[in-house]
Amino acid sequence: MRNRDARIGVVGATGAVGPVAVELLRQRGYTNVRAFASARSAGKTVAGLQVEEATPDALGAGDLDVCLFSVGTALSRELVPRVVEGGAVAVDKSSAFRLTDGVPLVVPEVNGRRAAEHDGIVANPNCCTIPLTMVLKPLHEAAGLARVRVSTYQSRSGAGVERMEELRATPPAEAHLDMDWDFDGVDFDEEAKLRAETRKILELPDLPLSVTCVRVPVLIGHSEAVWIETEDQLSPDDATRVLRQADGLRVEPVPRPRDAVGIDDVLVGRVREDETVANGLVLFLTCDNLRKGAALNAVQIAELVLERRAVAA
Ligand code: 2RA
Repeated sequence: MRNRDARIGVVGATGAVGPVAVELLRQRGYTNVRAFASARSAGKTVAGLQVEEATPDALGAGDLDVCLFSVGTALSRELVPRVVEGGAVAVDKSSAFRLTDGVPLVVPEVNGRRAAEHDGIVANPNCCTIPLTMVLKPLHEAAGLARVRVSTYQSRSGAGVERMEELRATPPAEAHLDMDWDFDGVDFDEEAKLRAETRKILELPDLPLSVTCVRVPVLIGHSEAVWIETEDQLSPDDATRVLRQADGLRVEPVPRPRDAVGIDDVLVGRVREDETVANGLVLFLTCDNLRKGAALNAVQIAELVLERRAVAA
């Protein structure tokens, strides 16, 4: 049962993800929600909440049960430990702690028990990792994953509100693809994150996984084309049946990002045989990156934590 009196903080409330988190918490009946952001945004209003400044003292004061962070990695490193010292569980969306040993990296439909076992920091995965693992996990249980290749089509909102405004101001004929992540000469850090996080969540540290990430001129909705090789044969029809039964997925003949905006489910479809390899499947998925790719996943993690705390009390 949901504890609607839980004291919940949302840090980064004026970014692309924060307002979605505040709105989701409101829709789910939580009444004790506080919004935090930088000094520059303090005093503004987000979904009816007055924004407080996210100082270490305010966040560490001990009057929060759970705190959802959607801020940059450097700020998360500074503020998340303070919230935890104050006794709250921090659900952190940055990449600061995702690969840290002992910090669970959680997609509730895939490995929710990890959040239910843990106090302290729970990491919220990358917005492409979340839908990818939701699709891969049931296929792995059905036929064993042997190899995965992914190409992403990531929307502008993944890069923040300013990049959304920039796209709104761009004439359609001048909008371009981009690759706007940190580049080490071989990989973009986004590609490395997607590989490492998927392996950690699925507990398949040696899974062969090749990733190419691309930013597309779409406002909201991250999509992925995924080529999968399985250990055992799995026909497209059987794979579709497996995906239909999985939590949080909706099978659509042609999943498009515009159909995913504002909904909770990950859309998956175009499931077909990859005839170039043995036991090969190809599929396409898309989801609202601000919602299931970020805010909704964080809220679901918070609910697992709160449920466990309520049972323990
Ligand atoms: C992106 N993964 O879309 C990120 C979201 N911060 O670039």
